Amino acid sequence: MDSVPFTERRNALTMNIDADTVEDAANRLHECNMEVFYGYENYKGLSDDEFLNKLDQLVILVKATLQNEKGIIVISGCGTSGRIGFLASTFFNQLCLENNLPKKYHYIIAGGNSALVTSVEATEDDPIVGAAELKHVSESFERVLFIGITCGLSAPFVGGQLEYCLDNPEKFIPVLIGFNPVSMARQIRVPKWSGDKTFYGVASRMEKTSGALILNPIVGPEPISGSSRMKSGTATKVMLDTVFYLASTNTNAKARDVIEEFKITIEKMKNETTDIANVIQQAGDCMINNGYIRYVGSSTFGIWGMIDASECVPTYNSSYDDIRGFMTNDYFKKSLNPESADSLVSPALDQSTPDDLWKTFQDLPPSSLIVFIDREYHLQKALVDKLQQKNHRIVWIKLLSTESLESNSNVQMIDFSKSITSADVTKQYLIAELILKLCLNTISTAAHILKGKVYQNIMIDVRVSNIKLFYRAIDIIKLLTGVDKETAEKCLIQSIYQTNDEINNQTIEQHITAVANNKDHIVPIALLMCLSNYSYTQAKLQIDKCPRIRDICTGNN
Ligand code: F1P
Repeated sequence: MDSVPFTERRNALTMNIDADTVEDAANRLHECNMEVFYGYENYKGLSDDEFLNKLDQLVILVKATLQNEKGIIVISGCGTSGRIGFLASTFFNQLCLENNLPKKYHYIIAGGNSALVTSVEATEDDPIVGAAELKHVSESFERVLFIGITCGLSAPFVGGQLEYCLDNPEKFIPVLIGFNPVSMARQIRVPKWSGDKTFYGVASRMEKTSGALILNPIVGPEPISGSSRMKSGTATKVMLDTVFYLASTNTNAKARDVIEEFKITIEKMKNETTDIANVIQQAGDCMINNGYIRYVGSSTFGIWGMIDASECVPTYNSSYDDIRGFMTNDYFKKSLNPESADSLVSPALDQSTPDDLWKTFQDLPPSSLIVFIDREYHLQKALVDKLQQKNHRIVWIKLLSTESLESNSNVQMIDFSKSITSADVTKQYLIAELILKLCLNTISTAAHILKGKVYQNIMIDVRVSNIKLFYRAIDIIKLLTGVDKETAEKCLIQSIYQTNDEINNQTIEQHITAVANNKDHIVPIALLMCLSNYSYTQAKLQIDKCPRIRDICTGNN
């Protein structure tokens, strides 16, 4: 067990979350969230003194870069880590403009802008592309503070960038954010990294380099094993917000003070458990009955909605349509890095007027669930009324809005506004974003649990879209069926290529590419092949008949 990285371990609190009541599930997820702040086992999470000192050091580095005319801060990551970097750079660039500074923050995400709202995970395995993109964005600057985020200390895309910084110390200060000790960094070689390099090699080199900073507090295993969008994503957001906030404002406060304020507010989310549980139940019922979930929001609140929705596709192999987010202003589109005109990100990024939204929503399947984020509930009241007439379920997540729900309304409200008491407007907004992230993650995760996409606390229908996920899938199959690694890998590969024959002549990269053309339940089919000694064809037939993937593992299929 010790060699299993914390970010891939199973959390003891959620071992049976798939059998819990919705109220218990909401409580378990909240307790897991609090581990980020209070720590896990003997580790102190974000309250660790050594870590907090390093965070204060980073504040000094960010401040210096903000004041340096030829300096920029580049934040880079893959998947969720890249999305959180994008959101932080968007928010704090806005603050730069308000402080009469040019935009000092730049984001990079593996796979480009489309990866902000879709899964383009294969690029995560490419250190060459990572380094080339960093070189490109930093060309016209003399000093670059580079913050590379990879929760598992594993992504070669970020590894290649850190290596490039270490090779060019006169220009770059490298900072690594992740949630495992360096000894657990990924040691697997990837085909595109010459000289047998690994992420572990780069992280070890950073440890020995003066001036390089590694920020890797242990926040403990994810509630759904490996789902780093959850606790690791939360910790990443808290760290970036704390550092950038402190560097942009005239305050004597330290990282500890700001994190404490985040912690106290997040703790108060527990007061809303009953309302959260009600929404989880509705979201689960909606998904089980083939309804859709829609989020409607503006500015960064709307972006959080789009991001939460898009992450369900790779995590649970859900369909693109199951959960989607929509923007009511053009804030998202305006925040993007310029890319070639033909690189389509998502039409949903565009501003949607109430008429556009009605056109899109009027054909939603019966009993769909529409979540209005904060002020959008009142701004879109006419749409709310039309959707209610069609008997859809409406949820209002209230954060900073000062309006109230009309009496006799049958809208389900979750009111977090009373917990957001910070006197500082910037902090109020950052706290509201964090609450929103946690709330949406809880709703979408728990809805997939109710839909049977989780067995115990394991994501049994993960899309095998990069090398990390390929090895995670093998571990899941081994764990749940008791077969050896070779058998698990053989069945997984047969399932990827949709064949009863053994495939021995393809590389791991080719396997990942083949996944992109396969919409099947790849891991569940491989699981069934191992559990029941079925051929690919037999297992596929069985899975097609069984809508609840969890039932395969419990033998109820
Ligand atoms: C990056 C990432 C995750 C995603 C999935 C695939 O992980 O894209 O955000 O949920 O697990 O990998 P990391 O590099 O931050 O560990």
